[in-house]
Amino acid sequence: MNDIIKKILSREEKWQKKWNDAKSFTPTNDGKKPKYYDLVEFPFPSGSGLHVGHMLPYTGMDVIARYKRMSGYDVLYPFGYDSMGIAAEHYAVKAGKHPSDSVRELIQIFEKQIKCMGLSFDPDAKIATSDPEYIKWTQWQFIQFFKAGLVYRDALPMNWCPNCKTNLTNEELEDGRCERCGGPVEKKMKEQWNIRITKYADRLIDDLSTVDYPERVKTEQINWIGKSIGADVDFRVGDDIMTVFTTRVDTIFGVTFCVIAPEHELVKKWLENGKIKNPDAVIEYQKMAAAKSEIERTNMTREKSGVKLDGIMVENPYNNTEIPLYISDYVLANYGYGAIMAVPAHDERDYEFAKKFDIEIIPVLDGGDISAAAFTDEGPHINSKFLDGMGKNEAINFAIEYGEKHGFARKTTKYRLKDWGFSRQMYWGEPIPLIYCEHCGWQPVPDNELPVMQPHMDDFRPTDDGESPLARATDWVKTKCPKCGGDGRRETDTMPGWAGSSWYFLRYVDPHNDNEFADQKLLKRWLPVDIYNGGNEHNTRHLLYARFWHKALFDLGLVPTSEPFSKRTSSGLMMGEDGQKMSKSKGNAVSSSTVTDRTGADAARTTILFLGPWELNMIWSEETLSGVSRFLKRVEGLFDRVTIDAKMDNEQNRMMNQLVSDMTDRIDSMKFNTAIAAMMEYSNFLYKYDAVPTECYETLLKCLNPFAPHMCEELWEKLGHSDMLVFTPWPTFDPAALVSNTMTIVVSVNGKRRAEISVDTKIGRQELISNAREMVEKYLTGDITNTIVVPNKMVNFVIKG
Ligand code: ANZ
Ligand code: ZN
Repeated sequence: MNDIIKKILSREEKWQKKWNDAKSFTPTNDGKKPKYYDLVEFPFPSGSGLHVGHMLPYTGMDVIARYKRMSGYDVLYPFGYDSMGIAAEHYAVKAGKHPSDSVRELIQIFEKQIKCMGLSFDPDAKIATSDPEYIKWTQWQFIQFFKAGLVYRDALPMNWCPNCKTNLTNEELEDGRCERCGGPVEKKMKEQWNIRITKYADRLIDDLSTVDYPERVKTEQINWIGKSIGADVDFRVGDDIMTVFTTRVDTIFGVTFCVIAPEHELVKKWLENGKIKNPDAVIEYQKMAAAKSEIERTNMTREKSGVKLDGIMVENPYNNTEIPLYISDYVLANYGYGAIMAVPAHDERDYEFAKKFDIEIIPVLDGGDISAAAFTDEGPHINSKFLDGMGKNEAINFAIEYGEKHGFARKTTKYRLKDWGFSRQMYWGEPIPLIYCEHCGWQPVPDNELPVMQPHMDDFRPTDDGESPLARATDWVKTKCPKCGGDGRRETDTMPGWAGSSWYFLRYVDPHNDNEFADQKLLKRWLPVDIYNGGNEHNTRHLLYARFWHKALFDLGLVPTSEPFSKRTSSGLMMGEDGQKMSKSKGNAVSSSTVTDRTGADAARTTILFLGPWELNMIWSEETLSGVSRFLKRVEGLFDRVTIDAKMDNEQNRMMNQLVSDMTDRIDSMKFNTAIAAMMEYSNFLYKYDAVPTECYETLLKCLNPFAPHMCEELWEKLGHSDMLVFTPWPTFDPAALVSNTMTIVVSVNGKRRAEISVDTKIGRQELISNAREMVEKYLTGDITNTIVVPNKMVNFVIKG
């Protein structure tokens, strides 16, 4: 380590200590300043530590926090750890440690790296979702949901990952596979706890209009919830009724067959009562479909398969025609009613199916050609009796009304979103705080017994039978019923990792409260979060769960706002120098500590933000790191040119005001890279002067402070200031000063360019000529025979000889 870097590191340590001693990063909460809640997604502590890609969002949001403090806000910028859940447990298993130990060790490593970066996180607001004091409130909130009827127990088809040995929700699958291990999942029926997120589906869509999220994020959420307005239509099948859900009841006269999911109850019934005349083929098909994932089943490009149910005919209630019924796996059991009316003329999947099974295709919308494909555009209705000539919406409304009048159809809404499967069979999760009693049923654990912690188990690994490892802690399981005092047994399933991260931003405002999850007055002061930055991979699940959880608390009167985050932003991904997403496993990760050790935090921070636009992916570059280090050195070097009695000239004044204007604009709009570029340009400009006016330099330090705070504080102190830059007001600018009142004039002799002068735009002709003449005196070797002035551009002297 050379002397220069030693000096930088000791300077950085000095200021980190000073900020800490002055409690600079803990909000005052005295109500004198407006609040600003700056939130960044917290990490789960993993084995690889933090690389510069992890630091990107923390650094960008740190610039915002520091800028807002200088702009007069009481800023809350907190940090913590999502240390509960499957990721932390997997790491512990791999490391051969108990999760409680490995989490503690990892947090220490992370803390050190964070400190070295000079991030201005509130040291008082540190939380970890695996802390017992935190778990207590996660469980308490769950109990409030339970008491409010938002939690229910049900046997649902679950995605069982035989590798991770736990159940996963559909949200935790990626392309039908386990998102953790990438392995295939199996369907299993299991009794488990569910939370009624679907009850909030409409509000989760509608309230998006009240928040400032990128359009893309809103669309992702809306699609995830997948709201469809349509109709339920009852088809008579002998003595049974088969209900279907359709968004296109207007096409009812084009229905030439129906399809039912292979696992539908009615199929079971008809197999048992012998109505199905080809049971062997049907049973074989059922087995095949059970082995497929939902993604595979709905894949449009896959060839359609199915079996006709012999002996079964379905009656279309609108025209009393009898049509055949098929089972096919493209109809999902858990969407709508697991049965559809098929309109091959106007639905692609139905078209393919009809072609394959040679079923009649009747067009009911005019204007298309159905000889080779379904016609999926709009057109007036044909072959549709009383709907003929109508457009889509008119026909839908009319058909629904007609069906409602006759009692065989109803207007309904369906959602793709399912209730939130809340049971996990993992050790390292919050135990679901419920107790089962033979007499009293499921009872919540009383408040004064919270938190319910898992017992310490040496072997906490999951088992093959789908039971939680906690079920093996038989002493722990056995307990008393909180209601009647009789024998009770604890629920052994644990919560998903998403639980703790659904409300952590509430705890940050009052992290040490023993009586409540947070004081109501403090919640009122700080909510909603003003800006929440996070990864695009969290735009649906985490962001949706957190919004739901918050709304549920809001309805219980426990939080003051119905939305948790007023604004959402996303930073791009950091790529390694090889152009691939940075990660330890790819071998292209640049650890933040190796960078801070080599160049100090200021250079690391500024480089990370200079690599490219905030919301786009960027590539780490050592060359940029060197360039930025040189820039910082140049800013430091300018100190020697600062001259107290140097008077600011017009151009300096204009450039200084321009810098402040640009910086304010660009930080507000998170254009950190161009903000840094503006400071580079400005410091180059100042280097043109041997004597730099103090104000010009101080303004640069204030602007640079959010990016390179250690160096700026040091130079600020060297300039004789006793207060710290952290709370020095952000500079203002005078818009009038931005307009240039000088112009550049080219001076030539005999048409040859010899000099340039900068003059006031209001300069008179004679003064301009004499100023110009001074600049080219040495070229005027003969008599001037003519002087040509091109206004605002040029002065040309014509000489003899
Ligand atoms: C007839 C029809 C005609 C349909 C047409 C569409 C187009 P969204 O908008 O995604 O909700 N459907 C209903 N239940 C289904 C299930 N369990 N598995 C697979 N498909 C199912 O889609 C609703 C449409 O998806 C419904 O409207 C139904 O097909 C199908 F020209 O009914 B439709
Ligand atoms: Zn009881």
